[in-house]
Formats: sequence, structure tokens, C-alpha cells
Amino acid sequence: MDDSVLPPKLLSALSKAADLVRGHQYIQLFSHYDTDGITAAAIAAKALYRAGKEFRVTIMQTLDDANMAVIAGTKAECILITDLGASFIKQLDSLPCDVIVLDHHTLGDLPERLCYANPHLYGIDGMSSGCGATMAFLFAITLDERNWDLAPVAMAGVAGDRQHLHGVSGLNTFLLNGAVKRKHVVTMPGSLIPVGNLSSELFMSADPYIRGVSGSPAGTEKFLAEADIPAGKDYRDLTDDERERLSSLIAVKLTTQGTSRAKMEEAARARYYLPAWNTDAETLASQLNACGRLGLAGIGVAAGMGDPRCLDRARELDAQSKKDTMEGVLAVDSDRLNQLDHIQWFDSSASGFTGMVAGVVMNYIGDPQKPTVGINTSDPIAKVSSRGTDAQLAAGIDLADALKRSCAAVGGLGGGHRIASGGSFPSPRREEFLAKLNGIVGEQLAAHQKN
Ligand SMILES: [Mn+2]
Repeated sequence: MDDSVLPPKLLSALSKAADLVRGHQYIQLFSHYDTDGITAAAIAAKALYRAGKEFRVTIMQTLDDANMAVIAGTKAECILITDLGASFIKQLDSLPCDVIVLDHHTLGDLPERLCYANPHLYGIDGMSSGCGATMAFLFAITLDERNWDLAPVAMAGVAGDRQHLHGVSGLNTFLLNGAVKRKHVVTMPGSLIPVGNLSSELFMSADPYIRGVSGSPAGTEKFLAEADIPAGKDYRDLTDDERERLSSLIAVKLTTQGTSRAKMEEAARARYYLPAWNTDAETLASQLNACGRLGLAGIGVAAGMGDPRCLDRARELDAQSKKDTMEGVLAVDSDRLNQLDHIQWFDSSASGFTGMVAGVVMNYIGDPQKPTVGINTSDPIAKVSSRGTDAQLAAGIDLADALKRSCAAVGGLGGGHRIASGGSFPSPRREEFLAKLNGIVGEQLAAHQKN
């Protein structure tokens, strides 16, 4: 697409949505509990608030039959759903009220009546080039041009759904370019060096995780001394020489610990600074994500709408999550990564944060050939998270399929994406599950080799 204009079909869906909203005094919002859903809800709610509307926001972990019944049971005459809905279009279409769906998930049924915007409808990939927050933002600026100042929140949504890792595309380019032009977002060149105070940020750095530096105050101090950089210096105050020296030292460390070149390039991606928030899109995304993960999505929505007390709380929750994740990563790095033939796994029963720890372990600690699996058996029903890499996908690994089958084989449920999936199963059956999963991944690799 031409990134400076929106597809005509999308524009007409957005103006229809704006017209519907204008015709009601009260709007019931539903959204997803992840960063993208929280930012989408915050953007939509702020736009409604500015338009003088009354509204209520309800956040859901997923849209399933039970939650569909909740939506169907609402008495509102206008329902706005963001970052959810694509898989329930038929049911939503039959509701006796005005319904607007702003989603980006894979298309299912097409509506006959309700107002629906989804990048996939215009040949744009909703996995990579437009997320729930992007759609909510486009709706907001259609309602009122002044809502362009919500672009920073939308960029946090884009970062939350990881649609920025290799630069932005599609609808996200429209968002970013317009926001940069209006000075709501500043693109900063990529670097392996974390943004902010270097002593504290290197200490807390999980992406990249630098062995011996991340999670170690003494290691961080020694590393900065080695790079001849005064402790306490901020990323923004580095001279060109210092920046180059520090970033090559980090690259050397990462190479030594086996980090792939592709991963390093990804870790050195561009950052999006949000002047009004005095932080970058990924940091804001992480703060809102912490709220959703801890069941406090409402605080996240209010923080995304700009409430200073909720934003403070989101920052605290994020700092604690990062600390706990780092502890989990350090525990695995110290010797608790177990190797099977085709997978590597760790026990996260003590630390929790299974998925986040698995992601860091996959990219910076473990064997890059094998998917990383974290299992938490602290409850009778175990939770499992798995993470892979693009290279593993190219070798035939499909973690959505592998988790679905291995969980089912031991009386559980699993699934997700090929590169990242999860599930649950009865805790006492852990060994059986691991053997099954190891076997399935082995079969996937063998089947791929044959083709
Ligand atoms: Mn999303």
C-alpha cells in the first residue's frame, strides 16, 4: 500500500464507526488484556471522553463463548470492541444493537450488518502491519483530528504486539510517519545499548541479556569501567566514541555467549521516543503489559489515558516484574537448563514468569538449535511456555502444533503460534509431557529434512 493514504474501504468503515458513536450518548467498550488491547481501549476511551460520551471499559483475557455471552448480555445500545472479535463476527452480527469491531486477528466470518475494520480486509497483514491499537487510533483520528496526540499510546501497542521489530510497515507506517511529522514520536537509531541510566539499565537488561552484566551490580560496574564510561551516565549523554565503544563491547560479549547475528540485529532495533511521556514506546508497552499480566488491566487503561497515579503504579508493577524475570533468568543461567535431544527446558515453579524467562533464555542463554520450554508445576495444573527462533521454524519446528499435541497427550490443552506457544496439563505428568514434546519436535525436524 501507499503508506501516506489509507485504503478507501478502511476509511469508509472508520467514518461509519465515527458516525455510529456520534449517534449514542453511552458506549460499552470491550478489549483484550494484553498491551495492544489495553492501549487500544485507552485510545478509544480517551477519544470517547473527549467527544463528551459516557462509556464503560471491560477487559477480557480472551473472547470465548462465556465472554461472548457477557457481551450479548450488555444493555448498551452501542458496543465498541477493540483487539478482539474477528473470531466471533457471526454472533456479534446478530446482536440487537450497534456494534463496531476494530480488530487485526485472522479473518473468520464476514459481517452483514455490523461495522468492521480489520487490516486483513484490505490485503494488509494484521500480524505485522497493523494491530488493535493502530485500528483504535485510526478510529480516534477519524472521530477528531485532535486525537493525533494519542499516537504515542498507539506506538506502545505496536511495540506490545512486536510489530516494530524489523521496522514498521503498512498501517503502522501511516501512524508513525504522521506522528513523527507532528512531533508526537521521535525515531531513535537502533543500538545494543539500553536507553536510560546505564548503570541501572544494563543491570536490568534482558534484551539483550548480557551474561555477567545483566542482573549483577558488580558486573555492570566492572563492564562500564572496562568501556571507560563513568558510572551513572545516561544513554543520551554518551559521546559518539563512548557509544561505539560500549556497543562493540556488548556485541563481543553476546557473540561469546552464542547470540545469533540475527538476534543481535533485532536487539539493536530502532526505538520510538515519546516526548510527552518522557520514555520510549517499548518501555511504556512494558509498563502497561505488567498491569494486564497481574490482572490490573483497568490501571493500565487509565495509565494509557494519561492518569498520573495509575502511570506511577504501572511503573512500579513493571519494575517488580522485570526484577522477578531477571531472577528467573539468572537461576536458569546458573545451571538449571536441562537438555533433551530436541528441546531444552527449565523448571520455573519457584520463579514464575515462565514465558518471559523462556524468551530471554531462548535468545541469549540456551542452545540456539533447540526450542526452549519453561514449566511451572507449583499448582496441580502445570503451566508451560515454549519459545523458538525463526531459524528453528525454517528447520520445520512448529510449536503451536507441538504444544497442542503434547499437552493433549497427557490430558491437557495447548496451542498458540509456531514461534511461541503454551499450554497446561496435570503437574504429576511432567516427565511424560517432556518425552512426548521432545519426540514431536524430533518428528517435525525429521519430516522437514525428508522434504
Ligand atoms: Mn493485538
